[in-house]
Amino acid sequence: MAAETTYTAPSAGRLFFALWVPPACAGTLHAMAGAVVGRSGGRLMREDTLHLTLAFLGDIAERRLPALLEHAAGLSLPRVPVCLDRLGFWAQNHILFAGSSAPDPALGALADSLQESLKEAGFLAETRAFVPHVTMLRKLLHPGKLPALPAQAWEAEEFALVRSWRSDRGAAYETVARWPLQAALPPT
Ligand code: 2AM
Repeated sequence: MAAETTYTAPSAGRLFFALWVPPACAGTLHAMAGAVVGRSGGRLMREDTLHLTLAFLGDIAERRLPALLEHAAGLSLPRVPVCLDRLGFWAQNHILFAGSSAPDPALGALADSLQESLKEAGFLAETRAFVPHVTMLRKLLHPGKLPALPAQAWEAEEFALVRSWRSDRGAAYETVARWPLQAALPPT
């Protein structure tokens, strides 16, 4: 009997849309996470990988990448304020994250409209409730008392399509493409 072969379409990788955390904020978060690791353990995210995910696509076939890039390039999405002012811990996935005590509704609206457009275009099976957060530390079992995070605020001026994969140094991320977010028009 002939051996059965299974054809797997070449994959463009595990993709997601995100806002990169600006370097000054990434430095602060990384230093705080490092202090938590020193006390409580866990696996530190590298400083240059810190990001806020807007929409997670998962594995996308290589042949669909050009259409995805064209779709993203055609979107007109506004700049948004981001403010991270608290550390949080999710016991179910052992993640320490930076989040917002009062996220600006514009940030949620950006993620929702991106997800909705990706769903309509067939790149996302379903939209998911958006919980703005930046993962700082993984595999943390007992966080202890978390330090206070001095507010980190900035305006996001671009969004990026990012590819992730597992490397021997933990998760690695590569920007596939980035696009500007639109500045508000001046009042007339
Ligand atoms: P996390 O940091 O909370 O794990 C790359 O893995 C990025 O996509 C991370 O920001 C990760 O969030 C997010 N991500 C991974 N799987 C996801 C899923 N099923 N739904 C939403 N976001 C996901």
